[in-house]
Amino acid sequence: MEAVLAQIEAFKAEISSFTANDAAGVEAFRIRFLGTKGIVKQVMGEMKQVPVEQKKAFGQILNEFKAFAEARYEALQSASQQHATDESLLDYSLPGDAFPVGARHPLSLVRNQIVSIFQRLGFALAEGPEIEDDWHNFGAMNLPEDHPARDMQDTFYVSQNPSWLLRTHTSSVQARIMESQQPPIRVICPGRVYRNETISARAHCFFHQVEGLYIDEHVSFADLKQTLYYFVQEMFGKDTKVRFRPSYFPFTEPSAEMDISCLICGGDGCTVCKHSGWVEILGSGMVHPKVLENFGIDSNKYTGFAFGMGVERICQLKYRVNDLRLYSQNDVRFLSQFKGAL
Ligand code: 2U9
Repeated sequence: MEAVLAQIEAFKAEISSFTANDAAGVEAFRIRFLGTKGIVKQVMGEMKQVPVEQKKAFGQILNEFKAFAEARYEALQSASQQHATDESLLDYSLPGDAFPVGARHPLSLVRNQIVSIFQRLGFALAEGPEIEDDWHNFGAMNLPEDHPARDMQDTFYVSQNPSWLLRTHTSSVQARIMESQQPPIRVICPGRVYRNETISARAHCFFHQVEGLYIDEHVSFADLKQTLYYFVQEMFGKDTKVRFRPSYFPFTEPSAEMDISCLICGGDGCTVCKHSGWVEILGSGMVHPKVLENFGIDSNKYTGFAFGMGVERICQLKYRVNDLRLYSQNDVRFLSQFKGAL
């Protein structure tokens, strides 16, 4: 009996000093003292050992002990509920949780810049499928059957159905526009294109292009030159010089490649421009009459110019990225450098 009374006193001390800040703490108290295998039940079990003449007094002590534990339980419960809802305990001056902010991919940044420059000139944005048929990718573009670009080496064909392929340029988008629309046509077509190349610092099996097409009456090579000159000034700055070199593409005649004065050395000569002072940025030309006729556009009435550029190339010059593989490796050390750029 003495020993049990001493135990009860010790449990009371534990109950009084028990603290709980939340519902889980209150539940721990309930399980330890008031649960089916809890202390109160255990101590009640001691009644069997108590001699008959002491049962009444012990019973009273037990009831008091039980009421003591229950009162503490209720006090803990209401304190924890108040804690959860007590506005005065919230500190609104604490700094908020910081969200890690990502960065737009450099290729998206540059694509958006290119597109918005041409949109300011009245070009409409157009997109099309990445899986194409031979006609829209090659045939309509005046690429003859035996043209090397059609070779298995360069083009990914869909193995289940080789009449489908992954587009090798976004010209297929312009082809679809010409199919459904009569001139005037003025579109800018950004998108991903695929070529079967071994991946290295300078080549990849996919890359990104922006192509443009302008068809109307009286469109001249002078319009082509002025449009692309405006693009360069907006993209690379007013001090950038341009030059056109004659070139050849099956879909344009005449054709020209455009160089800009090297951004790195300002034209003095460096490794980027291979000491020439000039770097090539795009191809262009007057749309071949055969391409116009392929879509029933009268090449005696209408003329047009077209151009194509690689987004990776522009990005390389603008942000000095020297390895194409960086664009698709998802390395945060590379990508986070473009934080804050729009
Ligand atoms: C139509 C008619 C003509 C689009 C053109 C180029 C010149 C060109 C390359 C630049 C680098 C592709 O990304 S690149 O490898 N492109 O040089 N593209 S003219 O000519 C067209 C397009 C559509 C109906």
